[in-house]
Amino acid sequence: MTAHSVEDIKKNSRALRGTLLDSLADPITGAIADDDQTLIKYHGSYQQDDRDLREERRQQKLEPAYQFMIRTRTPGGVITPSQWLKLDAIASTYAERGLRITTRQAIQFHGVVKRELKATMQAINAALVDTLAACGDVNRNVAIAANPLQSDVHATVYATAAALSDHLLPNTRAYHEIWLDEERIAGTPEQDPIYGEAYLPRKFKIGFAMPPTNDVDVFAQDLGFIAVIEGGRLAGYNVAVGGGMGATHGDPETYPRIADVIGFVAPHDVIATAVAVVTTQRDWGNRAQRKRARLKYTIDDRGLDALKAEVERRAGFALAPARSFRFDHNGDRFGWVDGHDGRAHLTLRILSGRLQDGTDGALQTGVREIAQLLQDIDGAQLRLTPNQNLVVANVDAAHRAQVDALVAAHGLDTHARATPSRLAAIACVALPTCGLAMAEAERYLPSFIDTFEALLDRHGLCDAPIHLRISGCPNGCSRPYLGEVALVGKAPGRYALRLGADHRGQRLNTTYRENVDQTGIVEALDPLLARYAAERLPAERFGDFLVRARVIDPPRPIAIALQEAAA
Ligand code: SRM
Ligand code: SF4
Repeated sequence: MTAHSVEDIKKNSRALRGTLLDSLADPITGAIADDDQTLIKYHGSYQQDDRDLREERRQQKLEPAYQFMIRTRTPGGVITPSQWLKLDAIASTYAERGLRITTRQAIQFHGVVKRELKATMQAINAALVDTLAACGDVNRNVAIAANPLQSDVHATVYATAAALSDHLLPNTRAYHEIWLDEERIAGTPEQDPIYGEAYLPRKFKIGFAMPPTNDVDVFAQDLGFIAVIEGGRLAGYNVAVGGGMGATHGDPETYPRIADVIGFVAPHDVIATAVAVVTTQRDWGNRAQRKRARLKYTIDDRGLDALKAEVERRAGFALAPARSFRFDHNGDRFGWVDGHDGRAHLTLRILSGRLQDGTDGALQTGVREIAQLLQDIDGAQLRLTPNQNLVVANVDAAHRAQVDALVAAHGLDTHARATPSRLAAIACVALPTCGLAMAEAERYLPSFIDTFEALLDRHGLCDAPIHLRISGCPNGCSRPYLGEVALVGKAPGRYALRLGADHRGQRLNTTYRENVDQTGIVEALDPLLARYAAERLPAERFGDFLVRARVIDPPRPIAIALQEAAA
C-alpha cells in the first residue's frame, strides 16, 4: 500500500477519526494501521516499540514489541491529589516504568499495549484529565510558569493560559467516539474554525512565563507570552514568536532558533493574538517540507515584519511596543516557598522526571503517599514543572511537617543534598521507547552527572550552578540548545558537545565538539572548567564566561538586545 503524506492523512481523516476504531479492533497485530499512527498522535498517543528488544524479536521472527506512549494534556502541569492517585494507579496497572514528567508539564505513560489502550484512555479521562491534542500538528500542552502559586497574578496567568489551551483544542468528537464510546456522528464531520481540515503544517507550542523566572523557556516556544507586572498588577504580556529547538544533524536548512519579541498586548487580547498567530502559521507555514514547517521557518522565510503585520491584521488591533522585562534563570527553585496566603509550595527534584520506585528510593510510592495525605486539603495540587520536576503546591501549615517526613522517607529529598548542577540537569526520554533516539539520554544522565560532578569537584566548582542538558538526538526535547553544557546524541555513546548558552534561556549554545564519546567530552570540558575556576568574575556563570573568554562565539541574544533597548 502506498504510504500517504501527513497532509493527505490529516485532510482525509474525517476530523481525526481515520480508521482508528478498526485498527484498535484488529487482534492480529499489536500495531495500528500506518495512517492511524499519524492520527493517534492528535489523541495524545504514539505507537512505539521497545528498542531494547528489537534485535531479539527480529531474530525470533516476531513483530516488534509494539506498545503505546500516552501523553496527558495538562496545561501548566496542574493536577489535584485525587487526580494524581488515579494517574498513579493507571501507571501501575497499564504502563511500564512508572510516571514520566515531561519538559512540557505533562505526564507520559510508556509501554501500554494495544489491547489495553482504550481502557487506559478511559481511566485517564475518568480522572478528569484528557490527552486530546497532546501531540500532532495542533497547539500542544500550554506550558505555564509552574512555581509557585505565589500571588494572585500567578493565578490570573494560569487561568488565561488554561482558557487558551481549551480555545485551541481541535473541534472534533472523534476523541469521545473512539476512546469514550460516545455515539458516532453520522454524515459530514465537524468543521474546525481554527485548524480547518488540514490542521497546522506542524506542531505548535505556547508558553507563558512569569519574570524573573523563565522556567518555561519562553524563547523556545512558537508563541510565548511574557507576563508584565507593574505595580503588583498584571499589565499584560510581551509577545514572542518563532522559537523552536528541532534540527537535523548536518542539515543547515534546519536549526534551533530563539523567539523574537514583537510587541505587547493587554490581558484580554491574549486569545485573539494567539488565534491570529496560529491561523497565520496555518495559512503561511510550509506544507511542502515538514522539516521546514515550524513557525520559526515561516518567519525566516517571510520576514518578521510581514508576520507581525499579518498577525495584527487578523487580530484587528496593533501590538503595543514591547515593555522591559528581566529573567534571572530558566531552572526551578527547590525546597519550600511561601505563598501570599499562608500556604506553602515545595519543589522536589525528580531526575529526568521519572517517578518510579527503584534503587534511588520509592519515588512513585512517596508521591502517592503525599497525594493521599493532601487529597482532602482544599486547593492542594501537584504541579509538574517544565524542568521535569514536581511542586507539592498549596500546602497548609498543619501538613508541612508530614509532607517533609514523606519526602525524606521515600528519597524525594535530593534537593536538600545535591549539587546545583545535578539539580538543574535535564534529559529527554530517548531509549528504549523513542523511535528517533540516536543515543541514550535519560538512562545516561545518572552516570554522566556523576562524571560531571567529579570534574567540577576537581576544580573546586561543586557549588557552581551549570545547566546541563542531554538529548538523544537533535530534535531537542530537553531544549539542549539552551543548556550551558549540552550533549546532543549522534550515535550510540557519541554526542555533539555544545557550550555557551546563558542560564536565562535567552542565548543559544554553539557546537564545540562535533562527535565525541564520554572521554572526548571530559577532555574537552576539563581545561575549560579549569580556566573558569581560575578566571571567572564574581557570580559569573559558566556559559557567560565561555562567551566573554571567546571560547565560543555565539549569536547575539535577541531577548537581551530588546531588554537593553527598553532599559
Ligand atoms: Fe519531543 C518528537 C518526547 C518536548 C521537539 N518528542 C518526540 C517524540 C514523540 C518522538 C517521536 O516523534 O517519535 C518523543 C517521544 C519519546 C518517548 O519515548 O517518550 C518526544 N518531547 C518529548 C518529551 C517527553 C521529552 C521529555 O523528556 O520530557 C517532551 C514531551 C513534551 C510534552 O509534554 O508535550 C518533549 N520535544 C519537546 C521539546 C521541548 C518543549 O516543547 O519545550 C522540543 C523542542 C521544542 C520544539 O518543539 O522545537 C521537542 N520532539 C521534538 C521534535 C523536533 C520538532 C522540530 O521542530 O523539528 C520531535 C520530532 C518531530 O516532531 O518530528 C519530537
Ligand atoms: Fe527522542 Fe530525540 Fe526527543 Fe530525545 S530529543 S525524546 S531522542 S526525539
